[in-house]
Amino acid sequence: MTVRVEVVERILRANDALAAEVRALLDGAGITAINLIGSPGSGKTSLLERTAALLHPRIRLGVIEGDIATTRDAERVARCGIPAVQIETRLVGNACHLDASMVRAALGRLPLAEVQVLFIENVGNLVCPAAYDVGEHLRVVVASVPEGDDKVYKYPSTFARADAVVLNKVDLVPVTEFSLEAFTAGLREVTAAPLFPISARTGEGLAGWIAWIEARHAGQAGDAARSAATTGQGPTVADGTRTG
Ligand SMILES: Nc1nc2c(ncn2[C@@H]2O[C@H](COP(=O)(O)OP(=O)(O)OP(=O)(O)O)[C@@H](O)[C@H]2O)c(=O)[nH]1
Ligand SMILES: [Mg+2]
Repeated sequence: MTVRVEVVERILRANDALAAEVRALLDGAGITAINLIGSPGSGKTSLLERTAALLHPRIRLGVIEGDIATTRDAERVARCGIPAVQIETRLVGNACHLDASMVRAALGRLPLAEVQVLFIENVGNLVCPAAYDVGEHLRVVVASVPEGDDKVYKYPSTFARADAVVLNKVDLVPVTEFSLEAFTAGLREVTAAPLFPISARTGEGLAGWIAWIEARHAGQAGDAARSAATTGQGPTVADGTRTG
């Protein structure tokens, strides 16, 4: 037992070190990275399609898609005019989550100089992705109405680590037993992070989500500029070339 725990801790420590490298690389390129975590089918890709239509290219988006198999989600996002790369984890041991090494490799396939906000859509799973820092600046959990209003109570640590929570498919509230009050009460037991009840189908509620991304990206860009001024270094892109 002890051996197993030590091995897991070593894996997570190695991942954390790589994640810090990824974050430094993204900071240098002036990119804000947002890790999207949620159950299969909660609407992560649908949210990205809506977000692309409302935000790109005013803020230039890029996407890393994580799935066990297929390039379907990267193709959906690419059809919105967004640079997108797919990680298929069946090619790297069928992992049920993304890790920092996968994201670092995927960054080399993206035109980073054209990206301001990078979304990393994790493998559909409400449990395992929460344990892995992939080098993101912000973490967003995408839950959805058909999953039920008890999800925060049952998976508290995933929600506790979120910087924001999107509750998707609110168009289905009238045909389910879902209670927004019960969901919100559970969420407030573990975090004060903002909650965006939205429908990626109808577009309801998206204005607040878009404003949050814009504000957080502006804050992140300000932090990176201040840090560059302190160190006397301009931002750099993936190959280490200075851009400013
Ligand atoms: N009613 C309703 N359906 C939605 C909404 N958003 C997404 N869907 C549907 O939910 C299903 C799953 O949506 P996706 O966006 O593929 O979900 P995902 O989280 O990316 O799924 P994985 O990548 O497989 O984990 C699709 O059939 C969507 O059309 C919504 O707001 N309302
Ligand atoms: Mg998806």
